[in-house]
Amino acid sequence: MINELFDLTGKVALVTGGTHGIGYAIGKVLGKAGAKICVNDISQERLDSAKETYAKEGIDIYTLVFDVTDEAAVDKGISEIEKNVGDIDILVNNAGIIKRTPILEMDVADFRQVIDVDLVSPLIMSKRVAPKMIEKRAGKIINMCSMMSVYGRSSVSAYASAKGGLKLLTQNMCCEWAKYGLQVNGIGPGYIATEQTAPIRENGHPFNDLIMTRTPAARWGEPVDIANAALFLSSQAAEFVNGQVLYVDGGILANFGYVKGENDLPAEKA
Ligand code: NAP
Ligand code: GCO
Repeated sequence: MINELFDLTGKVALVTGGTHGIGYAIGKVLGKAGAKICVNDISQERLDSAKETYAKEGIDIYTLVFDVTDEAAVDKGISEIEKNVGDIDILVNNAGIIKRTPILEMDVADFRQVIDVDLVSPLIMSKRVAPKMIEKRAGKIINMCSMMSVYGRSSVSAYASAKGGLKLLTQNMCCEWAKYGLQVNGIGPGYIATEQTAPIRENGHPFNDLIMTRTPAARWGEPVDIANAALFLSSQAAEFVNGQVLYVDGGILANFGYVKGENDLPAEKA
């Protein structure tokens, strides 16, 4: 039955940075599919607020406050989940930061911080969670990559370096763990309407015009667009999908660009 393919009842899912934006949408969709949702964030205040937001959707989340770059804190947090909820079946490494600064102006410390959160933390989280998945010969790891896993863009060198590395880390996790029944994949969102992109989307920012012309779907993505892809990769339907990055971008990566109005349908048909 189709519905059974996407039924996550009995599964334990951990979403890092799951209090809002893409992470919240993922937690909500996986929760609606039956998974027990554990949500991490670096802010207790955000977690407290998220607990109420999820509850309004009928989802009772288990919350953990820790910095995903802190190995000891990660170990403690995941031990708490294993003790109080159960072993993790689905790990979504969603937490991430971005710093938009030209290379010559960027402090090396800032570059390192982005690499730490966006690339090293998925390693820390996955190293802690994978052994139990390997024991059970089953598990899903989803790393939140980006279009910037394959594209550069001026001012986001640290972020693109991290997300490019995360694509290859995803492939390497697949190479080492797929034989033990784990499926490790990435999701590469295009441009999604969240707090993270607000500075380049709102108040008439010119980048918004660029996205409208570069995106064949002619819209910003919504967090739920990414969450639906996460449901697929978390489900039985994706048992033979491994080491891939699923780009959910409205067609940007397929599109070199077009001249506004070129080859469009006549107005009466558009
Ligand atoms: P967001 O609104 O900035 O949310 C990121 C989340 O990560 C926040 O909850 C944040 O917590 C958390 N976080 C940051 N550093 C952390 C740390 N050290 N430990 C624990 N949690 C931490 O971003 P988003 O737009 O939802 O994006 C989510 C993921 O998708 C990120 O990995 C991002 O790179 C990726 N992505 C986003 C887009 C897009 O267009 N939005 C496109 C491609 C990829 P606080 O808010 O409490 O700091
Ligand atoms: C930027 C954006 C992007 C998106 C996303 C695109 O400044 O270019 O923030 O990096 O977050 O990663 O896939």
